[in-house]
Amino acid sequence: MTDPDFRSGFVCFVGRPNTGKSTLTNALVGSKIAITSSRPQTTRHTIRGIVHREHAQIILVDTPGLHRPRTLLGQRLNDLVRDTYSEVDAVCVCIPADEKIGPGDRWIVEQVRQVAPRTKLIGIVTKIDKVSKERLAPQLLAVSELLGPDVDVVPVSATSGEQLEVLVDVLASHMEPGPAFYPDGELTDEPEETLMAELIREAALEGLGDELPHSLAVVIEEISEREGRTEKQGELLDVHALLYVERPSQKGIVIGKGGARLREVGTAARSQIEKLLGVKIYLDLHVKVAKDWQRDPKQLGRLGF
Ligand SMILES: Nc1nc2c(ncn2[C@@H]2O[C@H](COP(=O)(O)OP(=O)(O)OP(=O)(O)O)[C@@H](O)[C@H]2O)c(=O)[nH]1
Ligand SMILES: [Mg+2]
Repeated sequence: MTDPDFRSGFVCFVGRPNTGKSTLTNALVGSKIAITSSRPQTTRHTIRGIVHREHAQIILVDTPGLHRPRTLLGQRLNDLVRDTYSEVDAVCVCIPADEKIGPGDRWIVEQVRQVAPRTKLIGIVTKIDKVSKERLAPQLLAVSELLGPDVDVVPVSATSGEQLEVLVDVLASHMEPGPAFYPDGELTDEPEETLMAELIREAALEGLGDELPHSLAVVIEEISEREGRTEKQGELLDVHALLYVERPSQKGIVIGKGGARLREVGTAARSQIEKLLGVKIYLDLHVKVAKDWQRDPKQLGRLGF
């Protein structure tokens, strides 16, 4: 029987880099479908996460953090985010509880209003576990002033889980009545290959300096099923991936002394991928230089941007 009160729709998360959009997406979906890191500009494509509740299905569109672009990659990411504003029922502007509202936030709000003047806005104050109640109150007020008196502002913490269900209810209240878009249990429409490449990139980002994270891109070259496995051994996938950096000097950093760093990345990524896909994998990683790919239209195309 169809539920006449069932609501469904699309919501996108926007905000400056590093404001917790992907962590919040994962927390609401209940599974790690988007990679996260303490480095700004971790997310590089829009990722759909599906939130299933008894009376609603909400499709979250996590987007790359918005900032003034310095490279062609930056420009492409900004365009991508702008395209999603008008395709969703509501845009959630994410602002961390522990950082002052700045010109970057105002610029994002202006962009949203310009591109999608009729799309509903919602304010989300993220990372509330990092501040006291006394510090949170003025931040909620400031976000409310930024977005206007008619806009809902919801404080949440993705890491402690505080207020997550309140946020789901607020999002659902902004959806139109309608049937689910995705079958029960489906958590994302990311292809497995993309999920694998992203988990490898996440593992490789860990512990890198300030500049290298932006220079890193991961491409899955080949996935094949190992032959001759017995039923007891179970399925094994051979996954071959290339890690691209922009300069020869970066190659050594990613590989590490005697290959130690790359081996660590492989081990960490393999365990994440096996957890996500529920199948054993053999992961083969190689590092290559694609000179200044962030600024080169041809290379960007090849890397999927
Ligand atoms: N304490 C705390 N930290 C958080 C919370 N949410 C995210 N973080 C941390 O903030 C950092 C950035 O999180 P991400 O989810 O990658 O941020 P993002 O907005 O997706 O970043 P970009 O993809 O670069 O735009 C990570 O180190 C997270 O662990 C939270 O609720 N509480
Ligand atoms: Mg992100």
